[in-house]
Amino acid sequence: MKWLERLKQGLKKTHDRLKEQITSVLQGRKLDEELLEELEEVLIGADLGVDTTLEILDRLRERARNERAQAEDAEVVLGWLKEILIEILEPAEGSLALRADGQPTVILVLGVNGSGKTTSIAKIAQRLREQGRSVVLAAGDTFRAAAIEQLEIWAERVGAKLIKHRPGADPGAVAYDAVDHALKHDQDVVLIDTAGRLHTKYNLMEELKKIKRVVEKRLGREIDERLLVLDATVGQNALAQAKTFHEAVPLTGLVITKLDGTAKGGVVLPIAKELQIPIQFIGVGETAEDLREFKAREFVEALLE
Ligand SMILES: Nc1nc2c(ncn2[C@@H]2O[C@H](COP(=O)(O)OP(=O)(O)O)[C@@H](O)[C@H]2O)c(=O)[nH]1
Ligand SMILES: [Mg+2]
Repeated sequence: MKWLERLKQGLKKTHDRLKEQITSVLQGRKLDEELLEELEEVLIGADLGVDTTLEILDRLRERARNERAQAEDAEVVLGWLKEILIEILEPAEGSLALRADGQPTVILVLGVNGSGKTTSIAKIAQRLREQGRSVVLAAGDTFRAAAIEQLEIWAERVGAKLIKHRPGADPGAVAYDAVDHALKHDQDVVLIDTAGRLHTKYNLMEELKKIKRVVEKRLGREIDERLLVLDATVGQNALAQAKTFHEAVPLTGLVITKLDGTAKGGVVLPIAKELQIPIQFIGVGETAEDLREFKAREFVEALLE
């Protein structure tokens, strides 16, 4: 199946709810304050958040003022809405920048338990391997023995080097060894897995900061990418999660997973608008083909087709 088909199928739950409700609000009516109020309810109910929804309504109001004659045509108004969503999402388009100076690109992957860190790492590693790049995986989630085993299976499957220590070991040391290995053996990319849960949130954030410090000391520069994996099924909570992680480790990108498992896919809009952190990948399923770079236009087309 082609990516656009996968994306459409993945976003189906969000699409069905959003498209149906928007269509029923717009049908046979002109764009006035009463309609905007109903639309507000729909958008907030679809996890777009209050701020983003109000911004969308403002922009619609402006379009209606400028192009009054058109404001009675539901198709035209839907077209405006699509364009506005694309305008909000486009600045958030990001992509993984691999280094071109012969140094390994180091990617630290963060996120709460179950958000999809390890499988996203596996998917990214698989794509990189298909492009002929060498990959080192660091089993930095030492909190659970099963997490190390899970990454080990993926490393074998995609043909990546795994660097691991014992369960309970210091994750900073694992990450250090992985980067050290990559530097000594001319490896292209290092992906560092981390724990998403420790005894307390404070411990977790301190541990993540320490991993960053230790790795950067060995590298002699900043870690290239600090990616946060967000599970779309948590809806608005994703924003609070992102803020907490961003304070501990300044993020360079987001991965939004499990868009296929939820009708809350609208949350991508407030994530793009409020966080101002590039969305590098979105995930719409469990296979490697289900994780791709985020593109605003195709996302909106799939969402409101
Ligand atoms: N449906 C769906 N499941 C996903 C997606 N991404 C990850 N998962 C599943 O979410 C579960 C937790 O993923 P995992 O990578 O172990 O999370 P971690 O705890 O953050 O490392 C696994 O069963 C994954 O297969 C996605 O985009 N769609
Ligand atoms: Mg994991």
